[in-house]
Amino acid sequence: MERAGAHWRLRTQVLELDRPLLMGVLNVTPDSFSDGGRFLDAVAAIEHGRELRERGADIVDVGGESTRPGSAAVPADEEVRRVLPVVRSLASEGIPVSIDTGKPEVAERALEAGAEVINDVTGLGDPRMRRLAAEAGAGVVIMHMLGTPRTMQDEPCYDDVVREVETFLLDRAASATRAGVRGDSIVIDPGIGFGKTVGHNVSLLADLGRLASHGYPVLVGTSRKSFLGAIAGVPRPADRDLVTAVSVALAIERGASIVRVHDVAAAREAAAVATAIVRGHRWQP
Ligand code: HH2
Repeated sequence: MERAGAHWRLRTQVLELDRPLLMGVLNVTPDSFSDGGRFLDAVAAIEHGRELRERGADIVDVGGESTRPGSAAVPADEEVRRVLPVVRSLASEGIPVSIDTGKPEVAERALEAGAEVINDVTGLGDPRMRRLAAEAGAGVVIMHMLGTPRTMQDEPCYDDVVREVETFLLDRAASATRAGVRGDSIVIDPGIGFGKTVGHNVSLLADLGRLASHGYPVLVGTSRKSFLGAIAGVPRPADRDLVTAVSVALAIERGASIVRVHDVAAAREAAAVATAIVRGHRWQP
C-alpha cells in the first residue's frame, strides 16, 4: 500500500499515493447493474459527482456505457452525449475526473472537456487509445477483461488466473509505455468480475500482492459486484456496501493503491481502519 515516493501522474495533476485513493463511481447510464437510471439526467449526475467528492472521492469515474455481463454496446455519439456535460462541469469545479470508456473517440472528447484519466476496461488494447493517452499526457487505468461484456461470463476459463492476468497487464503496460505513456501515469487493475468466476475473483484478490509487486499502482473494483453477493448471500446489489467495505479493507492490506466504489463514505471508513492497522506502530492519527 505504501511506497516511498509513489504517485500517480494525471493529465494536469499528480496524486500522491501515501494513502489509498478513493475513486467514486458515477454511471450516466440507464442500465448499470447497481445504479442504472439514477444519474442518467446530467443535472442529477453532476449533483451526485459533487456528493461523491464531498464524501471523500479523490477522483470521480464517469461512465456512459454499462459493462455489466450481457450489456449492449452504446454508440460513441450517445456515450459522448451522456458523459460530456458531466465531465465538463465536474472538471471545471476542480474535481479530478476519469472517463470510463473503451472508445478512443469518447476518451478524446472527455479529455478535451477536462478529464484527467482514461479508465479503459479493454486494457488500452486499441493503439489509438494508447496514442491518445500519450499525446494528452493522461493518467490511464489498464484493466483486464476476458472477452467482451456480452460474452465474458460464459464459462470463463484460465489455467492460472493470477499468472494470466498479471502477464496481460504487464504486456499492456509495456505497449502503453512504448506508445509514449509515462510509466508513472499507468495504473493496473485485475478487472474483478470481468470474465471471472467467484473463485477467480477470490484468487486474484488473495494474490493481489503479486500484482502490486511490479511497481505499478493497483486499482481494485469490487464494489457491489455479484461475487460478493454470492459469497455472503446478499442478492441485491444496493445491499452490498458492507461486504464491499470488507473487500476494500482486505484489498488495501494486500497492496491496492486505489479502490473504485459506489459508497465512498463507507469505503473511506474501511480504508482508514485498514491503513491504520497496516501501518501498526508507525500509524499516527
Ligand atoms: N468495474 C465496472 C466498471 N468500470 N473500471 C475499472 N477500472 N475497474 C472495475 O472493476 C470496473 C470499471 C463495473 O461496475 P459499474 O460501473 O458499477 O457497473 P456498470 O458497468 O454496469 O455500469
